[in-house]
Amino acid sequence: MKLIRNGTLVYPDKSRTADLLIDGEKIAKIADRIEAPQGCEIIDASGKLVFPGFIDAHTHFDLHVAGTVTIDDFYSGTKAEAAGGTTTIVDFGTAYPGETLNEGLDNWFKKASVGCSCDYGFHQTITEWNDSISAQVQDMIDRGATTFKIYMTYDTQIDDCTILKVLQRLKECGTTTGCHCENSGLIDALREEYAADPEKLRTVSSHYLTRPAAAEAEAIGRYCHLAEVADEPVIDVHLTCEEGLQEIRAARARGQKVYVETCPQYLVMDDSFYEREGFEEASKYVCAPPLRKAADQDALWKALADGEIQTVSTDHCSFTTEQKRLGSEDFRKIPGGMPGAETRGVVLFSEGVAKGRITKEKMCEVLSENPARLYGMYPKKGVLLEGSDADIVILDPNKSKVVSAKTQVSACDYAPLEGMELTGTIDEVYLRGQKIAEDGKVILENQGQYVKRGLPGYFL
Ligand code: DUC
Ligand code: ZN
Repeated sequence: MKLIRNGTLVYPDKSRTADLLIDGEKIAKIADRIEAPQGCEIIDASGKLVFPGFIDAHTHFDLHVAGTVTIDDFYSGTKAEAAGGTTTIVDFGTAYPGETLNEGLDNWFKKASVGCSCDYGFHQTITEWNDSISAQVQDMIDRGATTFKIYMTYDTQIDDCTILKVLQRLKECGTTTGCHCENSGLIDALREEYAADPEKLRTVSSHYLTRPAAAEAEAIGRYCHLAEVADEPVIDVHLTCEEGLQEIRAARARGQKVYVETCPQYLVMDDSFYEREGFEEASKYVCAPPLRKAADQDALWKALADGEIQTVSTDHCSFTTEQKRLGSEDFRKIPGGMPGAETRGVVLFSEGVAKGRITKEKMCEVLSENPARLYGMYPKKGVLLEGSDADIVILDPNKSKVVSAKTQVSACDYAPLEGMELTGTIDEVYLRGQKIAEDGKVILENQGQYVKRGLPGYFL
């Protein structure tokens, strides 16, 4: 048994100072004062915040992109997550065209079999549609991969006709899908134009200039309208901009349920990063949708505080500076994505809570409770309740740390926020009762188990 004593337990509605007793894998008791049972280990959490383990519902580990594969696989990626306070991830299984959904999911189970340091689940990506795939949606749900992902851009994209059919089928099954919303036709046209100019072809900033906020907002609007016709709740993943937010507000004003995710990079980095000197420096930040304007960051923070955004995930999709060089002659070939697993919790604390943009209760809501509810894991995960898994993060709000690639756990050779001092440190992380990380390092690896998720719990 373990007794976490005198910490501030954080909940979305209100926090309380209390003791929390862990018995085996579960939270056994929460009370103002708990007498330590004999032989019980006591952990003094005075002055510290005790959160339910964070959930990262948007990771890409061991993913093949642009002729290469992400440097973080499930082994290093989940270690980085654990070090940063994440106790459950949901990665995107993918059934590529020609594969059945079951084959796609089998492949993702194999990828995860290298060993995971936090618990893990899968969404399933749908890249084509026919009667057999439609039937296999139920198989995915039965196997615990209960939520889905679709793309409106990339070679995994599906068209509007298919999106509608997918939404109708998911509605029948009681579930929903996240969507990567960007207008691919608009982006393709701009990319052709920029690629025709030899100078622009070799310039990193062409990446964001060819993926404007309008492309994202148009696609969000279209996705929401398709959902309106299907009468289906939907999820917009990685929202980056105020223009996109307006489309979500319009859909909600029509009475629709639209769940929204953003990511730390869109809250603390902006498109000036693409103008940094030298290919290596600027290409680190290539991701899609791209980083936006400072005004968009403000809009996203406000939307988080106001409850317009429900979850904050990482979209962790890491490539080394060497891999990014694949696009040094052609911006279209830069592998898109960046690491973020280790810093998500402290970025939200430091730049959100400590700076007064959001409360610690809101942080708990968007990192733990909301993703647990939306992705069918509540109350096993995402909350400090008696009977829930003892997935626990102890955060010290009075310490700070400077971000450095040299000391990070991720296999990536750079840290997007290198040199930034962040307030708040992840002191201890417990996964189902076992201490797995301390002071930003994993001390017990490969303890992660598959989480067979239930259907989404719609809370809007
Ligand atoms: N965006 C990225 O930048 N990388 C992977 C997938 C995505 O949507
Ligand atoms: Zn992604």
